[in-house]
Amino acid sequence: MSDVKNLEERFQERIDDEQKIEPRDWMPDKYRQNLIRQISQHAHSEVVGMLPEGNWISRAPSLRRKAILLAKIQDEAGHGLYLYSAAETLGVGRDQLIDQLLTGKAKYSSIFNYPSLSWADIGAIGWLVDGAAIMNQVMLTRTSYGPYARAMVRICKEESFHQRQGYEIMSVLASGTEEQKAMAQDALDRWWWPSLMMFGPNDADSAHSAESMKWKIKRESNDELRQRFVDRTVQQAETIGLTVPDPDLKWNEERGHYDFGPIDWDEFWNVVKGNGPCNRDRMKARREAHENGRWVREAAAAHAAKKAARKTAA
Ligand code: BYC
Repeated sequence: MSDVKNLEERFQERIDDEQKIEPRDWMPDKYRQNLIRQISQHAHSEVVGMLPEGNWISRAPSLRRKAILLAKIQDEAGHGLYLYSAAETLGVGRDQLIDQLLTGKAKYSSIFNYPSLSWADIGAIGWLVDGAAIMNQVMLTRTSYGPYARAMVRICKEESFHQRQGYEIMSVLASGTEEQKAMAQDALDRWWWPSLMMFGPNDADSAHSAESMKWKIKRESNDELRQRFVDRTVQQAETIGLTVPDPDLKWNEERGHYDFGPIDWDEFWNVVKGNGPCNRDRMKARREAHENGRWVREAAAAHAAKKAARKTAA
């Protein structure tokens, strides 16, 4: 048996035995590359995800709402940082990853290419987008790569608070004036289908699932998680008197799940390829932010160089 085959078999045994893989451990190159891809896309999603919500900081309806929204958006920045750090443990530089985002080579979640048009959208983002995110991310607290799993534990705690604050905004609007209720319903109508798309293509069309499941990077499939999200969220919508915009939605007694209508995969791929309603604006905002932060990075690097020189001289 060749050495690599031996190593690969031992690696798979460790995965099957639920041992965590740590940065200095041997791992197949494809495992490393798959993780760098997923973790960095996840980090980019957190950072780009700040933009639709940032749009409402100055227009939040009260000081309390504004303070909560600011804290939530700061949490997303923190998630991006933990995730970039986790990716760096795999031997890739943060500047490289950010360059891939800014040059359009790396993906980020399709959901953040939709506009946030009203205050109710902030409720819908928390309720549906963070709700879908947690549904997917709870399994990632048990992912096989140690640094990613540990980052996800903290992220999930924060996402759970985000989901509740979004649902609370929606429930207040849904029990308010007719106009407020209509605003909440309109936000649900626009965010529902894009939220279902967040889970990625159907299992049959998911390029990475088989390998990611074998290596326990992912532990549940795109379709399983999407179904669980639908089952849970439909009941939450009913509780606050809103209607999920799907004429085919129906409880299936036999399956013990809701059946739901077809997802528009053309829309999904169109958004993923860069042609969604806000893709260009999002990338323009990120590039400008990166340029505006250049002096901070340069100052930090100069400071670090000065400190290192002083240490060598001493
Ligand atoms: N959007 O083989 P598949 C948040 C791509 S942020 C765009 O199934 P995989 C938040 C996929 O990358 C939450 N692209 O992929 C932040 C692949 O293309 P590549 C973000 C998508 O990786 C701020 C191709 O389609 N969550 O919570 O096995 C405010 C084939 O797909 C999408 C994460 O990133 C998509 N929706 O499964 C509020 C969680 N879906 O890479 C909230 C971590 C798929 O071959 N990521 N693609 O070019 C994952 O769990 C997995 O990567 C996914 C996809 C389930 C998303």
